[in-house]
Amino acid sequence: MKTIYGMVESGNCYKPRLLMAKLGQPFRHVAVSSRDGSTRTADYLAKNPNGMVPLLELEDGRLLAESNAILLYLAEGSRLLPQDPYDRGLAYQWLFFEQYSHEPYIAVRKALITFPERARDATPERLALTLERGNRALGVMEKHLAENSFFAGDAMSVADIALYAYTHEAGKGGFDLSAYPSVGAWLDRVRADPGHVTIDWLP
Ligand SMILES: N[C@@H](CCC(=O)N[C@@H](CS)C(=O)NCC(=O)O)C(=O)O
Repeated sequence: MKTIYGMVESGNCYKPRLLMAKLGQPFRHVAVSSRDGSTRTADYLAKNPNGMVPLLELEDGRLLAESNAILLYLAEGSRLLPQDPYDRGLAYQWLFFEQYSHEPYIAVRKALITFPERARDATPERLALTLERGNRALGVMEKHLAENSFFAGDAMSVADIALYAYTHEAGKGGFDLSAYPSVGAWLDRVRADPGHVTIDWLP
């Protein structure tokens, strides 16, 4: 059976759990966290020298890090990875967008505000920058979703899973999602897609 190492409250770790739930695939979840030091042990660093979660361990012991790489690997051959080359290119486009233009602001702002150990990093400048850049990312999503139901082609894909993970909790980072009605309608569509589970779900 596959194993996912992760933190329950992390959106990056929610992505592969949500995908596995949708695929109906069993897996083992091992809770590790930077907050209790368990991602800095020698055993964990031997598995992922970058010390981050999520981390996927295959049945034969091979390992795969980076949430969006894990999504692409696990979704192979399923309805959640577009077969059409252009639609697949769009999925890649939005996965890279999520990691470079969305997660560093929307996820980080939530962490700065809600994790006590991050409070000292929550300077006014950092909060202003993450607010501005996060709203810019939400604006890009709003523009796309005003004309499209999903991010890569006409159907739900890994791109929607990746962007859902932190967008649905953007309010906790101080973002006003009511300013983005098409994003709100898309969040409802993602929740309505078969096999949906919430961020606190574990196998
Ligand atoms: N690009 C990575 C980012 C992963 C990431 O930031 N993980 C955080 C939890 S959300 C983490 O492991 N933090 C622990 C640390 O930085 O020590 C991915 O998408 O998997």
